[in-house]
Amino acid sequence: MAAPFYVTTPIYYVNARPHLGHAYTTIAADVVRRFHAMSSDQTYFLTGTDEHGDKIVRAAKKENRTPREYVDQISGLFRKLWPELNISNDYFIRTTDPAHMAVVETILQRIYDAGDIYFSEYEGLYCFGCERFYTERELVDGCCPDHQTPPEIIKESNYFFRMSRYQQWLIDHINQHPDFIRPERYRNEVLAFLREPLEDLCISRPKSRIKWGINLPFDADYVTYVWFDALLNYVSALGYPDGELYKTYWPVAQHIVAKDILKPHGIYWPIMLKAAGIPVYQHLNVHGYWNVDQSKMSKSIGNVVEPLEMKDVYGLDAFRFFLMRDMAFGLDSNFSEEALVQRINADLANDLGNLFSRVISMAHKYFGGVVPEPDPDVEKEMDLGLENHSRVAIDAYAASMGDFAFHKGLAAVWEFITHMNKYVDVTAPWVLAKNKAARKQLETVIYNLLEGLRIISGLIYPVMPDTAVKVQKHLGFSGDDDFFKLDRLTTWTGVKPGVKLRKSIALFPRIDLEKKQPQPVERAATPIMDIPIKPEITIEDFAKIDLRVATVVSAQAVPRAKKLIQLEVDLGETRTIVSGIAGSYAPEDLVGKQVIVVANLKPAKLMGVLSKGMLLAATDKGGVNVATMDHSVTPGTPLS
Ligand code: ME8
Repeated sequence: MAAPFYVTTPIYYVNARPHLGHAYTTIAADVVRRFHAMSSDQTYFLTGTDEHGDKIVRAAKKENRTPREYVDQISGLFRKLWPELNISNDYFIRTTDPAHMAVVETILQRIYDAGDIYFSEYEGLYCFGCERFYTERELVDGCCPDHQTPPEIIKESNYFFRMSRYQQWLIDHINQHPDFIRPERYRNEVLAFLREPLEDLCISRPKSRIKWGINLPFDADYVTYVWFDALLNYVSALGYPDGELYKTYWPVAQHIVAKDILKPHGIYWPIMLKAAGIPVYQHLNVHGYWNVDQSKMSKSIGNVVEPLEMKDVYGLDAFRFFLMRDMAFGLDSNFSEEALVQRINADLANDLGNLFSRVISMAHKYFGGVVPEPDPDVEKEMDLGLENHSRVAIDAYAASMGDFAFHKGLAAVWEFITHMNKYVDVTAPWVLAKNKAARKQLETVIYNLLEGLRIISGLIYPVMPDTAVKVQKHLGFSGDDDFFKLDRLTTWTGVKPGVKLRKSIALFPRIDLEKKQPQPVERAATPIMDIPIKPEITIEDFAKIDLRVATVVSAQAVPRAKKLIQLEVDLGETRTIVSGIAGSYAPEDLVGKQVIVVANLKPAKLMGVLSKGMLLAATDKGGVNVATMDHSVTPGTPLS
């Protein structure tokens, strides 16, 4: 019987459009699901969107929409993006689904009845970006470490979940199941948290403050949302408590998250499950951050990378490969277009692409494009350990992919590709071809190389499904999923003699960054035509924005931030403004320029520098273009 395998991604907040970080986690889930399907497991893959909470209400308000209209639109962007990234989730859950909301109410009631939820007054420091209270100790320079903004003090009566009751149980569970949270560094981090007394979790908001949440079944004046709502998606999506999917898949649940939400998933969630009498998940797999210019991408910092752009420029499979190969699962990684191009040229164009075109071209040149018959007698002498290398690669690959170490799994495949390229050099088919007496050797060598290509195509399938199918079709197969089953790859006689091969193609053309204008990473998030005109506003709304003409007095690059420039501007008074325009301007180009500044924007810290205002600029494919005045204007003059 096929073993069940259930993988989930976080459900993403809909307060902004999807970015590279979301794409990474969801591609990782897709890769691991495809890998398990290759191993003949019965798989289920869940993703979705997290749609309640104040920050969603605020984002909707900013766009002059109702929360419902707003969440429908942004959730739609996520749903549309996944198939474009070749992500094949089985279900997409939304926390506004009535079935999900009903499950949340049922579980809340059960925990309340068991006495694990109580009512109390609380005052604390709340970060709206994270939707959680912070302790003084957790703040960095008085600010939220993730959003770099000061938290607000909030005092209200609320419902609390008695997490402290389950602290020792959780410590014991983690100690008894060493791979419950992996990689190990995150398990240790959770155990370190648990060395301090666990505070109870505030799980409600009064309706007087916010209505956009799920009703507390035991108090009509309150809603619950954020973690108590969001985490339960993992069971509600399976039809908890009676659904067949729930019975099959929940016992083998594996979550993938980044380290930002380690605490909710490593602490709140297992305790919630325990309190509700639901078995805990099997594994929590935690990855690091993709950084752009060394700072974590986030919607509020504004350096998000639009995944589709990279995919459109360099190809989807190359993009997926880069993400899986360059990030050691668990550690942070830096995203840059240069690194992506380097990876494509070295691993895909040189190693894999060259091998593929050499082998297919030789099969055409020497055998008219028909798979030759290997000779069992010369096989031993001509094998040179290739079959053995393929076995070693498959074993190392399977062990790593099952453990989410995608970078190691791919490295094992590339080791085999190196052996294949060496095999070509050592056997020198072009020399064998000149010698009639070596015909059998040539047939066997080319057969072995084609067989090696078949195995490689299977191993790259979870990460590069389109390329895998392309290679498979070149080898005379149909491209169906069965071809990629792991047990087929371990049999060294898959390619069929006599089968006609397709002509060679360049799988991954080399990219010359010199000739090709390097594309700045921070460009318009979508093609211009896709950006809808924002909802209508009144003249009073517009009058709230204080736009001023300012003269740039001095400018300098912000250390360790490739895209940021710190400007001192004169707008009647001198102000510091940090702007993400370094990709298109050198600091010295800006001095003396008259720019337009949003003068009453709430100050924000960018890479440690407090920016008091924002420069207006337009960003398109050509880069960033700062808005300026037609004629010289007295600094500080308002625009209307
Ligand atoms: O936290 N690098 O949603 P979210 C890598 N709704 N991954 C990143 C990333 C980065 N720079 N930025 C984001 C929420 N991610 C909650 C989750 S789950 C019950 C509720 C990915 O939209 C990564 O998977 O802020 C991270 O954990 C997630 O997006 C956070 O998404």
